[in-house]
Amino acid sequence: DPVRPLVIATWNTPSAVNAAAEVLAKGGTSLDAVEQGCIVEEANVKNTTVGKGGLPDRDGRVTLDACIMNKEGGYGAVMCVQNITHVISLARKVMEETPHVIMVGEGAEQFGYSQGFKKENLLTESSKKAWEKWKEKSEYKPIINIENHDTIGMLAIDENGDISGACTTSGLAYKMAGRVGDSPVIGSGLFIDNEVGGATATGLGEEVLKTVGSFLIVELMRQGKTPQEACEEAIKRIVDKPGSNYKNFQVGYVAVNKQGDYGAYSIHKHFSYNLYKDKENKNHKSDFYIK
Ligand code: SD4
Repeated sequence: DPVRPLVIATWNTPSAVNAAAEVLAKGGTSLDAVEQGCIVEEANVKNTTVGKGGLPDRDGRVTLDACIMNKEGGYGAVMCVQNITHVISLARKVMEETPHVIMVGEGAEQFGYSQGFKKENLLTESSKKAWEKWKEKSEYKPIINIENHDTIGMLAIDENGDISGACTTSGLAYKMAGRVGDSPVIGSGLFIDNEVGGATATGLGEEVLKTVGSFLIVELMRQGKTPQEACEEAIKRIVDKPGSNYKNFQVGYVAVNKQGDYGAYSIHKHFSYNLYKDKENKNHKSDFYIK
């Protein structure tokens, strides 16, 4: 029998997965579950890679990226949005309330206010301090970092067996102004095909984008690979590129299929994921490439 309901999310995100599981336990949809789950991390100021409290770009601006996909293959995304904490809900509004799928920057922000979203300062004192310290030695260069990732990508299967997904981030710490990563881009940070399964990513977005990682994983599952095999293949595509610099950056994927089989794989160790199934929510270490 297929395993349902089920939630899987990147990193050590027990509270977010709990929030999603609660929605599903009440018979809610996978779409509501992933939105409610991501909201928890967006509000969590201790998570410096998502929402409020996210580390800023190199000019001190917190800019958020998010996207969501539903069981019909619908997609909504916002990119480089300032002053709004719950960009996952804003992405859902783009999907449901506009004829478009992607909105960026000022336009996305204004659309948010028209939908009742609050204007907030997302730069906390501690993120501001971290940025000021970074500036002392940075030479104003974005630095590629293996460890500093906590983006939440979440996939859920509801009681009906329908799959949705969401991904939300403040992107790479101290990125160049205007930089957008994989997280809000369909097929890269997230992909859902309700006939097959879903996948989501974390890590150095540029590398995920160049290999269209999440779409690749879902398509490999469509062709018969397990979620685990598909995640491993997507990481190998990055590692095997001529001249790949993979020793110096992290990428991690999680995936589920329609049966509720799941998988996870990363380049470096220390990637983990939270999994809710059979009424239990636990953090698991992911397998990884560089042993
Ligand atoms: C990005 N993939 O913007 C994101 C960063 C990330 O945890 O995953 N951080 O490239």
